[in-house]
Amino acid sequence: MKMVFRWFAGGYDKITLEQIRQIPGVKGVVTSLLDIPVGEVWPLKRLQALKKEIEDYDLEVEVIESVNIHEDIKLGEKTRDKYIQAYIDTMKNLSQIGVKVICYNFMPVLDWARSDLARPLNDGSKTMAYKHEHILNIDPKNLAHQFDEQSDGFELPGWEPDRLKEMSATIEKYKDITEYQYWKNIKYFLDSVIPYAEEYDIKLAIHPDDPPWQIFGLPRVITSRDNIRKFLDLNKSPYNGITLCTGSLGSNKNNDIPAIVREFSGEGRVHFAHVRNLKFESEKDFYESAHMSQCGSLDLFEIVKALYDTGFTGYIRPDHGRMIWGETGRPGYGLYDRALGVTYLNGLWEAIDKMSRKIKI
Ligand code: CS2
Ligand code: MN
Repeated sequence: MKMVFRWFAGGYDKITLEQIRQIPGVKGVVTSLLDIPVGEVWPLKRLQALKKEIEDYDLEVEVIESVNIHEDIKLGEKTRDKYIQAYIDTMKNLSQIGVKVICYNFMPVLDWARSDLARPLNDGSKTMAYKHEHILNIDPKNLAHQFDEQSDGFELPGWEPDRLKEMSATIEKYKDITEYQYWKNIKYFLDSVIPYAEEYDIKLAIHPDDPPWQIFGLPRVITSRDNIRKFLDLNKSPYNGITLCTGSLGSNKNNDIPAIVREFSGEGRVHFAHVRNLKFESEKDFYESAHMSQCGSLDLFEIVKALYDTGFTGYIRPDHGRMIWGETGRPGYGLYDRALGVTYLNGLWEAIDKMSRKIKI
């Protein structure tokens, strides 16, 4: 595995590359060009400058999160081919700076959803939380507004302004899309881009839907073991893979994360892992806890062991962290708690590695 850390380039992050390079064991950053509107080609010149900026700090840039998918592709509109071509052109440019994995998602209109971006916990830290009841009763527009107020002035990944501009109108368009049609639209996208992914040697890694169930009446399909299997079968190229996000999939109690890791990482279809924990408060309510197993409901030892045992050689990053030690910034993406997450994951990996070598001897 290779440990990486999410960093928002182009002045969109308070955290610096200098700080990131000081986290033990971090080899590179996961980033994107946030200012390029979805559907446009990412210019090679910009990417070359980005690579240089990052490499100046001895960090690599081999993973991009996310190159977002234009709604016309998700909706299967006639104009989709133009946006698919732009996606392919972006992939080509990314391959020229040495990018190996693109993380993206196929969630309609919105990305992840939470009811609270700064829930105070007993220890004085703040974290993101999800209350199903709240999401059921809120208009997505109001949720966007609420996020805006709680996000400390930072643009949230997945809630970018260009996504929100025509939110109501776009949600309306999904009324006519059945889940069957949605799967067909995913397949159309995959079959168009995967041959180029192979040519450019870039692995595509879809991020699961978060939370992994329907919200606002929109189709959500990357939600479970069975649906991941269905997704991977749509296009069997090893370049068509997943980002295994433990927190997203793990918020459905029926998802057995270590088993999912063993199955798909064992087949070499997990290209990127987001490893974080969450604590259930009821069936569908949870908050994002510190990474350690004892702090949350997921067993991170079992998850990391499953990655290790299946010979995982992809990229791994801690996912969202709490705000601790008085830190302020983009919810979920502070420095300190995520850095603790890196150290914990590296510790688990080293222990598992050394133990299994000893057992073999
Ligand atoms: C989130 C997402 O869970 C996460 O990592 O922050 O915004 C994620 O980056 C996207 O869904 C990936 O496309
Ligand atoms: Mn994730």
